[in-house]
Amino acid sequence: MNIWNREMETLEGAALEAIQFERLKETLARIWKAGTPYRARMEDAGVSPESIRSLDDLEKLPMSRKMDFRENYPLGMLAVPLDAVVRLHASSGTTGSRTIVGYTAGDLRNWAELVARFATAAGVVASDVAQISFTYGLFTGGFGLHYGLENVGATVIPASGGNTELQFALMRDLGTTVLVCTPTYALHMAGAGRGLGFDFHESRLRVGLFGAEPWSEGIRERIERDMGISATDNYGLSEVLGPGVAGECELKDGMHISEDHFIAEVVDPETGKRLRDGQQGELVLTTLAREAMPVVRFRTGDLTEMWREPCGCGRRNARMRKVLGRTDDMLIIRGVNVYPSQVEKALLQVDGIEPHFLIMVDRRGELDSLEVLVEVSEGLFSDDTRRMREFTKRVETHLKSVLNVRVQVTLKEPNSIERSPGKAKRIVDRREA
Ligand code: DLL
Repeated sequence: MNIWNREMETLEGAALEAIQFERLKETLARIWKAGTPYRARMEDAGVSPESIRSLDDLEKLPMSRKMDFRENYPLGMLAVPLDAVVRLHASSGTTGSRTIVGYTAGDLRNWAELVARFATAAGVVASDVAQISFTYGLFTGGFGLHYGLENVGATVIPASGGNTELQFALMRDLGTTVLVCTPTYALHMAGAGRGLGFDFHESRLRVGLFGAEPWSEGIRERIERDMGISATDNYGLSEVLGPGVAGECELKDGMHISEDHFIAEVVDPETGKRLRDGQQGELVLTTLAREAMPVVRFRTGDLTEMWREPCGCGRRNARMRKVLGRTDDMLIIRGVNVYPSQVEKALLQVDGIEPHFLIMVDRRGELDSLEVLVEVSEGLFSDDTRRMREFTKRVETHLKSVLNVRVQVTLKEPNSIERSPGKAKRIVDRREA
């Protein structure tokens, strides 16, 4: 198995900590000198760069949040003059207003390095033809993968998102071997192939680099089966970099974190206290090489767990589990916590259901209620109301047993729930309305 940067990806123990500490000091010094809003946060907490004498002192540093970007919109988080910034992106703003992120030329070089690492880990090589079906634009997915895959030496097709027929034509005519998009768009393409006369198993496609939203193992199995490829997960977020924070290798047992560029911690989302390896909590990231917009102890809102054991691929860095969801995506229905990813997982366990669904949350009187709209498989939808009712009941019983909360299920015809070339919208919350 190839490793893009063997030296950095096999670092561990004291050698890794030495690099992390040195880069952390540089990062703090840069923030201090630039006087970004985080410096004021440090001063309030009574710490300065000098207070950090070892990596253990990291916990003395205050945490930062997406809110910091919002409050300092648009460019208040910059630690360099705008002159030194060569690119701006913005987060998708799925859970609030937009945040702007800047990159220096050095940041862009590092970004292309980090994407090259996870692409290589997933099995991408220079002879590959990579079709990027992430939307190009403010979203970091398109450009992030673009330069990373060019760095690997692959032939890049900047297809951008949407227009599924064009996607298939490009794949067929140009012999695409690597597909890059969100897992829900991959799922959509897998289903649409049949209707549009594209046979994945006849195609040259062999690897998928999927990320930007949570997806379960069940979805992976479907995509791998329907497309005949190896589907891998990769993780990142705009405020920290974009894609390239972590990604799976061909063994697909957790995402390798680029620890020479990020210090990762997992904390209790309630108390902010650091958790042990193997415990699930919120991922907190500190950047170690970002120049334009470094962040320290940034609360990602993403739930996962971390562990460090050498992987069979040879990499020695810490790994993180597939992201369960965001802390702010968690629904509390009559006291029970429900994540969209749990609904997805439960739905996939029922034969005759497709993993295209929408969760509607409402308040009836004092009580919150949950309704799941879900598509049934081709051929199952029928006019036989008794049969449909029985099937609905079966799905409801299954969801209740897995989620511990009563769910009303509404079956929908195949292809009736809106598809997105980007991140899927899973929740419609009508409680505030
Ligand atoms: O989604 C960056 C990215 C682009 C990652 C392409 C991977 C591939 P944002 O738009 O700022 O950036 O959204 C970041 O998306 O905090 C997670 O909640 C979610 N997310 C990203 N990757 C994954 C993943 C990009 N592999 C937010 N699994 C993050 C689950 C993910 N959630």
